[in-house]
Amino acid sequence: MACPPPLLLRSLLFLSLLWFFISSTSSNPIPQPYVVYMGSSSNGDREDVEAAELSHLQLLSSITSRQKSQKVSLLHHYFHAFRGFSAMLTESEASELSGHEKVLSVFPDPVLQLHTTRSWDFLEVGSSDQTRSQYHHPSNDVIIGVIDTGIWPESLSFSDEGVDEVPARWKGTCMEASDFKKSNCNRKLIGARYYSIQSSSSSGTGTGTGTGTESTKVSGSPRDSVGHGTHTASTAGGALVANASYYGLAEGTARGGLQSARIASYKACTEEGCSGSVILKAIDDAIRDGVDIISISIGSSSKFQADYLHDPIAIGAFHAEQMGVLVVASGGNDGPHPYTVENTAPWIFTVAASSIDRDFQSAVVLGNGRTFTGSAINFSNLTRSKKYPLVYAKSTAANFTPADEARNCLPGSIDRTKVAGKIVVCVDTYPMGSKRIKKLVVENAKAKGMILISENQNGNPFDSGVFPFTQVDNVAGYKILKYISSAKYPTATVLKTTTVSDQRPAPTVASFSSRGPGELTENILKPDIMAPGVAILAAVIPKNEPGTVPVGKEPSKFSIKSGTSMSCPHVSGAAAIIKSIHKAWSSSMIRSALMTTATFVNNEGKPLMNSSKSLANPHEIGVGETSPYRALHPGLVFETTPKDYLKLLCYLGYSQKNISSMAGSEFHCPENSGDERISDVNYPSISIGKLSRHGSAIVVTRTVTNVGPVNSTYIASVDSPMGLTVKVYPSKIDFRPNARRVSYNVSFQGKEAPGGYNFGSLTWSDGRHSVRTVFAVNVE
Ligand SMILES: *[C@@H]1O[C@H](CO)[C@@H](O)[C@H](O)[C@H]1NC(C)=O
Ligand SMILES: *[C@@H]1O[C@H](CO)[C@@H](O)[C@H](O)[C@H]1NC(C)=O
Ligand SMILES: *[C@@H]1O[C@H](CO)[C@@H](O)[C@H](O)[C@H]1NC(C)=O
Ligand SMILES: *[C@@H]1O[C@H](CO)[C@@H](O)[C@H](O)[C@H]1NC(C)=O
Ligand SMILES: *[C@@H]1O[C@H](CO)[C@@H](O)[C@H](O)[C@H]1NC(C)=O
Ligand SMILES: *[C@@H]1O[C@H](CO)[C@@H](O)[C@H](O)[C@H]1NC(C)=O
Ligand SMILES: CC(=O)N[C@H]1CO[C@H](CO)[C@@H](O)[C@@H]1O
Repeated sequence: MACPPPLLLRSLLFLSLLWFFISSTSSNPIPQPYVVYMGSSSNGDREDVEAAELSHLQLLSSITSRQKSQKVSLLHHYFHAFRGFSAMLTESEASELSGHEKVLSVFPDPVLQLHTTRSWDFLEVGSSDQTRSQYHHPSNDVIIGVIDTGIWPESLSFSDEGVDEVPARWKGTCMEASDFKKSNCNRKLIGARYYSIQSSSSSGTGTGTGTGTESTKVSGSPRDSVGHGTHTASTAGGALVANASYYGLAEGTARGGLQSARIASYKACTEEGCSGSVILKAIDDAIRDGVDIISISIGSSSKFQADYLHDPIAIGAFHAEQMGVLVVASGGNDGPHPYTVENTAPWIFTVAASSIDRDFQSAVVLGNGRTFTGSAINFSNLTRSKKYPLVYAKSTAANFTPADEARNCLPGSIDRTKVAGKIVVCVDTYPMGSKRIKKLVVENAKAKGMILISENQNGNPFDSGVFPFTQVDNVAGYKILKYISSAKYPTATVLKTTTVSDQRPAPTVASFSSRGPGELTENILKPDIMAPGVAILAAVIPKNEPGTVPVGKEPSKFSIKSGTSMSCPHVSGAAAIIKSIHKAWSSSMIRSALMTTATFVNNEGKPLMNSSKSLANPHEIGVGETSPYRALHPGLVFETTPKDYLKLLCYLGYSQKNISSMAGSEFHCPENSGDERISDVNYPSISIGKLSRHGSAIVVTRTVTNVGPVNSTYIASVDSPMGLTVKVYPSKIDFRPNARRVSYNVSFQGKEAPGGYNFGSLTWSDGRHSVRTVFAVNVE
């Protein structure tokens, strides 16, 4: 094996485990991985690895007397944009550290999950190709850092044909591994990093100073073995690939938002998940490497949301924002229940998922000639002319099995001899058993095919591989069951999937998309925006897994996936388009431009709807569906500064000392720092978590910056629900060369308003630009 180049050697050292002796007085003496967050790195790049390591060791050795000798291993050091480290600590060491004056927070290293399609597969269609094709900027140098499962560099989506030289400002690297060469990076894929997963090596050097180091072998590679990172990266910034399809489905040209965007891949996740300490390291590296945008389709859990100072994505994103890097993150797939949206820190651009106007349909043809359209992706080889016996799973129950389990096709509930060679009808009325499991149960019983009657995730076609499958709604299901009970010898067949375009209405909110309000504060509206996340075609690793590849075909290099994981990189790509044209814009200006110009009507010209055909509200869609081309000329933008975010932390009740430490300099909280003042932060939407019907009006202030023609006059118009009185002062703004930034007030009075959330919008217009801000006001 060739000698590793110095850069790699340095990385190996950097990632290596450091051992030293420290006593343990813990009741639970078994060390666990913890993250220790120490605030801003005011030194920036001047601090190097060795200095960081030394100071972290000093901090650790200061916390406790060393009587019993126990080794403590340091895993990762953060020192570019922020300070801190991860280490194996006992509970008592962690608690002792959390009281240290240099430390802001100490928390167990969390395991985060990819925001793809939970455990089962939704399948996805390509996204608004027509919009993307108009924007092509060959000499653009926007760099998108994708923190995910790595990259499959051979994909045509990462071809650098026609892309300019790597920007001179790029400081990143292309790490090598046995299956990943420097030459796997190019002018499109300009960087690839991976991280050591925490390992438990045992040998220490045991020197008297207690600070001996030992290099352990770092295993791993930037190469994606899951497919998720390849999919998200190609959606965000992939090259144009003609004739891409998933075995003929969703055929068309695959491309990222900005074809000339550069991609840097940071592999922080495996199939099992992503460790929070590694995500922090990846964000710290990405900021230093020089990315413009970080795309992160990962989250913790909507059920156990950590506060901003104990959440690795929120911490990393805060410092990214401080350094001018926009962080776009997925809002999660825990919908449709309220309070499920994740990654809700106000400095994160939070994305919900929508369907697009494409669907995948697979028909059921009954023996009596009737045909029903279902939703699925299948590679069925059945034909219309040959029918198979059709049975309702309820009547195929195994001995001693409740009929309800059998009709739901749960594992062990079906008698194989009664279903072999037949088409089986299952229902979805039981809280357990995903589509994937039901399909495996029926397939393993040697059935010929399966019809699932379910409204659950209808519109998110399930990929059943080569097994004939379709999902029909309750109305069609009722008719199929009626046919089974009335016909003497019921028969049916399930045909192969076809792509159906121009579906209406579209977009609609994906039912899995996590919903607001945010759990940590209701005074910022979340999610921010919606983008395509249902059945998205993008690059993957061609995998030859049994039952997924149709007979006679090569494994596909593209696949159809669903989730907010897929919607997030659409917004990252959209942000890259804005950045490519408006190079000097801050991340908050880019976010504002995308938010105030988002679409709130569907392809029928009606307001956006959710998947149960009700009007979609801002807790589902944020301000609406992203519309990158309109965002190039927003007219006015809301600038949110790092100082605004620091004030927001004051309003949330964090101590001035801790906030100063995050800021990297002395910061003074405003006198009146109540939680309700969060509504007043200069955000491109307005949310008021509590407006008392009996109290006085709540007034919020916003400041807009004119980025359009210098002499412009904007007039406000309000669309508010009955009973909620919304007044804007002033309602007319004249922008002049010496008045680019202007403030206005909006007052909300809820005397006559219905209880609960009231939604509406305020739009500034100069006749050419429309600057729409959405509001959500909870009247009590
Ligand atoms: C702020 O820092 C102190 C220690 O300096 C710590 O005790 C406290 O828990 C910190 N607050 C938060 C919200 O992390
Ligand atoms: C794409 O397919 C069309 C017809 O199916 C063919 O004419 C064209 O050459 C193909 N393009 C590429 C780049 O393969
Ligand atoms: C759609 O919106 C309606 C009205 O807000 C709500 O009752 C329903 O649960 C929503 N459906 C989904 C799937 O989110
Ligand atoms: C369909 O393909 C399967 C193998 O995947 C084969 O066993 C079966 O005979 C085929 N059916 C027809 C009707 O061709
Ligand atoms: C804007 O208006 C000012 C007067 O208020 C005028 O002097 C200036 O020429 C105008 N600029 C443009 C670009 O029209
Ligand atoms: C907005 O309201 C604040 C107090 O609530 C006031 O100080 C400020 O002058 C008002 N601004 C405008 C433009 O009316
Ligand atoms: C949508 C799709 O690709 N369907 C496939 C179903 O299976 C048949 C036979 O294998 C293929 O020809 C279809 O392409």
